[in-house]
Amino acid sequence: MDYVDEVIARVVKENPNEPEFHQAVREVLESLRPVVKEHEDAYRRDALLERLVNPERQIKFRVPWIDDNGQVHVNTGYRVQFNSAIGPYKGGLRLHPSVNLGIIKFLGFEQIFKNSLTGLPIGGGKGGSDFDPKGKSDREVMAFCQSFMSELCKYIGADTDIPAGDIGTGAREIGYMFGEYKKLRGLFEGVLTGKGLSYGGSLARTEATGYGLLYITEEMLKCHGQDIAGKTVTVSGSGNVAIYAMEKAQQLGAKVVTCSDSTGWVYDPDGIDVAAVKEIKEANRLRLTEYKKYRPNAQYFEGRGVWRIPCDVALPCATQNELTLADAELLVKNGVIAVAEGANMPTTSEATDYLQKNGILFLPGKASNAGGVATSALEMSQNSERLHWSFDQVDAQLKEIMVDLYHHIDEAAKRYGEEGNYVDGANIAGFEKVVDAMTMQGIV
Ligand code: NDP
Ligand code: 2IT
Repeated sequence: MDYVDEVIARVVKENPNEPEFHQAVREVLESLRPVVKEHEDAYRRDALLERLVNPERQIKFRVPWIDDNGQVHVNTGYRVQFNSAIGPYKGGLRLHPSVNLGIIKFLGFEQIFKNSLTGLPIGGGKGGSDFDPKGKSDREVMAFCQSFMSELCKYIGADTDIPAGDIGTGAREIGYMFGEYKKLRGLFEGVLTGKGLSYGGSLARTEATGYGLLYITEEMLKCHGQDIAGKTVTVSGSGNVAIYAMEKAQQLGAKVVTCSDSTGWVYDPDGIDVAAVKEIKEANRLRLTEYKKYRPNAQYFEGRGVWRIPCDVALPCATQNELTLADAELLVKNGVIAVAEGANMPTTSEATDYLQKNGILFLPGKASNAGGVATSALEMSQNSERLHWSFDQVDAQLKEIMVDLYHHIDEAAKRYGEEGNYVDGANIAGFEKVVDAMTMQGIV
């Protein structure tokens, strides 16, 4: 059997009940076929792919916490330290009831290649818990975060593993976790990113993932003779990534007409009022049903449905596998020209294939949402030198990183005869740096 097929078969067999992890591994390894072919003997001898798909370490722990009524709850915490070939483990913490080991492994695996593509010295990791922050009081969230960190703090540090935000983990949670880490370890260090500005956070980190998504989308469109200005854009999600994607899209002259949350979605033909979404979701932690109070002409629908609205550019920014084959067919029928992933793996494999076969420009999340972790690495730099950079300085670096990243994946795709296939380009370009570092460091 082909080496790639052998490794995929082993991953499926040895990691049962982890479909998202299988999907992520399959998508990367399929892209790597031509590279593996060139080096098959050496890679096989060094078990290179087996080492790539096995986390260096995975930590699973109990997280007991007490609610406001004195009731004790027990959640499960995870940190998967996937690959440290090019730098300390880096990646977010997801707090969502759907979290399990397979989801954290898929996210950690993607993070290896994403972090490599930023050009910055960060390895891949991810963590989280099945804790649901929704409907909890601030004190309950604090109790959870402190208990979570009381165990996690044994495994992380500013030079070993630096977690950050993801779904359900924002400024509030990072603050509570940082406070507990500092207390337990007696260290004021850059162990987390996405920190508040008053204690070591970086300007523009909050905006970075969404802004970066638009910078790379703008560059891709420009290289294909198109301008983001004047385009109609559909967005899913209404969290950190979605909000700042909408904000930057509007700043660049596009019209954003949809956003969504886990219970429903909004269609606003006049253009989404981003300030209203910030107030509803960021400040008040409410549902998008509130949106009509701000914009009576908008429509609210229960369930999912943003991809049925005709658009030029679609930006999935909520969660994995939220854009299916049926959605892709509808998008193509309605004339979409580009899809760029703000979330991690939001497009199913079948939908990705369909979009690419129909000539749609498609940017995979590990390239297009890399602006968040890239800016986290800039936060680490600022923490190391005990300095703060201005918003414009960080934003300018973010833009440069995203533009360079586009050309890097474009060049890698062309080199392997896959011009315009940014999935292959991202996987190959991300892999090349990691494999080089792994090879130079020996069998570890
Ligand atoms: P947030 O928690 O801020 O927002 C998530 C949004 O997606 C919310 O609108 C949420 O709805 C919705 N959502 C979450 N889970 C589901 C689900 N199962 N079904 C439907 N809707 C859902 O998270 P982020 O914006 O930070 O993250 C969004 C995506 O971007 C994730 O895939 C994350 O991994 C990825 N990402 C995040 C980065 C970051 O810097 N934050 C960086 C790179 C990627 P509701 O409000 O109802 O919960
Ligand atoms: O998926 C991601 O890249 C993130 N959630 C951000 C990780 C980080 O370390 O900033």
